[in-house]
Amino acid sequence: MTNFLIFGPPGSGKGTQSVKLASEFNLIHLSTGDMLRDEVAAQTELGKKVEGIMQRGELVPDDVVIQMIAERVDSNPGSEGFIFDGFPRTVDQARALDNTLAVKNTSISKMLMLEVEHKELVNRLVRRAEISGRADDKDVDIIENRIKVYKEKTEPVISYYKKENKYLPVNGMGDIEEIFNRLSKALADCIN
Ligand code: B4P
Repeated sequence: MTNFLIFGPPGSGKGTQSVKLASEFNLIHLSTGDMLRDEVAAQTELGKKVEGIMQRGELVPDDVVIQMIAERVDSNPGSEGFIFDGFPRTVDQARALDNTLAVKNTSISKMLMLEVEHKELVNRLVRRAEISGRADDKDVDIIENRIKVYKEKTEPVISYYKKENKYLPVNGMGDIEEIFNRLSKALADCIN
């Protein structure tokens, strides 16, 4: 089993690239953002609880996302591996993920960090707002808040994986295929 994290600020292309990588390498794609948006769309109890938090661009509580991920890992026995997208976003989430995978006798192989300039992040999300209807893409102030939250709460996760020698920066600037080729090469090197 080979497991990867795709990491980076909002708009860095995590979702876009994870879908393509999962298909190419036969991995299961787990996106906490997608799972939470499904809960909001279905207006479940959980969805109602997290809707406002997501609209403001804040992080939902750790216990919520940790439990969601643990359930998905449990319900996919025998998979060739996972690609985690948008999780972990705090150091506590990273520790919980390590524990969840250790129970299955596996671990994270690499953290693939998408490096993208600030101006490009905002431009991509503003463009997406025109088609996605996502509440958190509608307003530049909310986009900037998401980037601020990323810097304060999520960037420390980088040091966590650096200490484990799992950090692998990848240039996230350019067109989608070009970036996909860089990431594919990095994954192939890890798997072989
Ligand atoms: P996410 O769904 O993870 O949203 P995101 O950070 O904005 O990333 P996303 O995957 O959507 O964007 P991408 O980089 O692919 O999280 C949403 C919210 O859920 C969070 O704010 C938080 O409230 C909550 N949440 C999720 N996980 C959580 C957790 N673990 N803990 C706590 N809270 C959590 O790129 C976006 C756009 O760029 C796309 O439109 C794409 O088309 C475009 N794009 C990509 N690559 C491009 C390229 N090379 N060129 C041009 N455009 C490109």
